[in-house]
Amino acid sequence: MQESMHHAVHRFSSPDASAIVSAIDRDGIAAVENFVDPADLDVAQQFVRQSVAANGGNYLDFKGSGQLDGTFLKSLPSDPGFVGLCHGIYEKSIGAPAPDTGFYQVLRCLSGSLARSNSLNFHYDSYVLTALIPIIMPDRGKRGDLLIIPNVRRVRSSYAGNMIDKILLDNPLSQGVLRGLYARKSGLIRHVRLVPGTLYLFYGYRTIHTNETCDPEAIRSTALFHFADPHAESGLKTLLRRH
Ligand SMILES: O=C(O)CCC(=O)C(=O)O
Ligand SMILES: [Fe+2]
Repeated sequence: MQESMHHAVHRFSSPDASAIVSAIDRDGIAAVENFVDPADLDVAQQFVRQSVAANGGNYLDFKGSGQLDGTFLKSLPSDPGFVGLCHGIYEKSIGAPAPDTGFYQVLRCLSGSLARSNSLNFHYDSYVLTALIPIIMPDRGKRGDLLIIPNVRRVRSSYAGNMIDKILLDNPLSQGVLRGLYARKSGLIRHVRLVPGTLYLFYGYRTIHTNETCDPEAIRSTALFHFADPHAESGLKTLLRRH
């Protein structure tokens, strides 16, 4: 059952925004295989392994690209091909010009005793498009799949509407129901088996998603590039952020 779901992810070798949008609309996620040069992936993997080791084998994340010198993750957010692809996907799916903003970048390194608390937290992202590149996947224990319930909601017209969606999801009852569905291997939750170096694209804002946990002795590392906050201009959001 789960194997057939993996095959539902359409894999592209050369990215084309229209084809990717069709695949995301149909399957909830699209994949661009061999997106990262193997030598670049290798350097990023070493960076993650060293960072986790220096952190006592425990979870850490890097926000922004400030600490990622020497890895492809430093330059990717300004790479014209990558930026062009993300803008193209945004424009074809939303039907409006992509905002002139950068990415909200996070490199997550799941390992150690904190792996569990940083897993199975089902959520919507604050940004329309999520680009995800697995750097390292666990070599033992759980596979560390990405779990998705695709395109559950629309882009809300107001930040208040967005907040209500988030409150309805981010509470112990809803999380318990979703974790129960996951434990029972419900077909409602799709498993995406992640391959390091492949680029995955989905609508993080509209998709309920999370990651499987990983063995404390293993490492599960993903690079995330979040693009386009639909409520960036919201007065309510600005007010709540300030206080
Ligand atoms: O690490 C993953 O696979 C997903 C992480 C995620 O959804 C997020 O950081 O917003
Ligand atoms: Fe997310």
